[in-house]
Amino acid sequence: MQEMIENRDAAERVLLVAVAPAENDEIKESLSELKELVRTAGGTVEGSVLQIRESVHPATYLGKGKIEEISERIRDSGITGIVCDDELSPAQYNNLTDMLDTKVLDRTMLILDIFASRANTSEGKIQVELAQLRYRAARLTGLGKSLSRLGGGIGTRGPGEKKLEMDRRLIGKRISVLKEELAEVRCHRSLIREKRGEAPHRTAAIVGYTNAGKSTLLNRLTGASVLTEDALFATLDPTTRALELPDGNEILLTDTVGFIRKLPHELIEAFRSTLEEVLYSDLIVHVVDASNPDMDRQMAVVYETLYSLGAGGKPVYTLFNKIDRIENGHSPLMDPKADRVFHISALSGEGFPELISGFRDFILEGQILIERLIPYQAAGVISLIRSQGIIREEEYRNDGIFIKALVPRSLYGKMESTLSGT
Ligand SMILES: Nc1nc2c(ncn2[C@@H]2O[C@H](COP(=O)(O)OP(=O)(O)OP(=O)(O)O)[C@@H](O)[C@H]2O)c(=O)[nH]1
Ligand SMILES: [Mg+2]
Repeated sequence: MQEMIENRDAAERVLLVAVAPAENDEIKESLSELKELVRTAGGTVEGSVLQIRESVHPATYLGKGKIEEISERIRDSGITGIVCDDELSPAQYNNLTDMLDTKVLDRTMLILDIFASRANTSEGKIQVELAQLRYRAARLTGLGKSLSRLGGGIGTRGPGEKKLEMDRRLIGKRISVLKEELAEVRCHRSLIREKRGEAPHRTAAIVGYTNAGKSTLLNRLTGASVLTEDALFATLDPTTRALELPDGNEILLTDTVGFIRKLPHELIEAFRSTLEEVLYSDLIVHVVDASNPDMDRQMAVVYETLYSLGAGGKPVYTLFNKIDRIENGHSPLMDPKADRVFHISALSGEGFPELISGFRDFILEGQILIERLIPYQAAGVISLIRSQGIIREEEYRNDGIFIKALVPRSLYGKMESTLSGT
């Protein structure tokens, strides 16, 4: 408890630092996102410094002059540290810390810190701690112990508000314990998934840039109560809910962690099993914040992340969300990568009838409605229909079971050949 209060009290006042070849929109958006990340982590931004450079300095991230300028600026200003907009290499991290003699954070540490405070389930907590320790292990090797200069606050918080263990010798041990724990949880998850796979349900994964409105959509469609917030990474752990469509069919929707540009490699690795929800779904529901000026780049980041997860070939429905915030209609909103596009407001429910009929089309696609009398001796066929199809009517008659059901096309062929043999 004591520690929790300590951590909250450590209000940080930081300077944002970035490197870009020119002062373009991309870097402006990236910096404004970094500011949001700092806010979400509980810090305040005192200003930002942009260095115009072709690429980052390999040893010190910034050039010498810029470092001196920052050093001047933070002297006697009450600024408690700097946050760099890229992931720093171990050498950059250590050199900057030495030269500036202040707390140095990077985008990755910030994101890991936010994830640490958001993780709720045991799987989420293990994944975050593992990602944090891997990040740390790489930065403690050989080069002294400059991470211990972080003191408290951002960058030092672990899942469940516990402080991260800083000792290098212990990190290795802890990593192997966590890996074992994670393997157990994953085994459990795949069992659940297998069970779900047996059910005659189509599944859709809700994906999108962080803060796009994914959880708001799930809540509004299914009455779920996932936390929604105007903050980055409000959701970490996946939630699945069934959406019943007016014709009685159901689709399972899963809401999960949002994507962001420069998503730390450690997190993608650690969260692979959570993100794999996407791989096991039949449909990808891509939620886009259509009111965000950076929408196009955010969409590109989502597609890149989907490809890197191996989910590139799945059918995609793109939902341009928050259209209640757009003034002059929404006609130019298009996504050539999507199979279908919808314009909605997850908050008001605008556009939901079209979306729901879109889900219905998706379920019916590739399904055949059969009406057949199945002889009692072909009981195997009936259990196949039960496991893979959706039974609408079932009637026990003298000469067999009359069934009216929706079945996948693939099953239909198999069924017919079995039945013709009886
Ligand atoms: N005006 C408006 N606001 C919306 C709409 N949908 C979501 N929001 C707001 O956008 C913010 C983010 O919504 P969330 O549902 O938490 O977003 P998310 O995609 O789940 O975000 P993460 O879990 O953080 O990745 C909240 O403040 C919502 O109230 C919408 O259709 N219109
Ligand atoms: Mg969410």
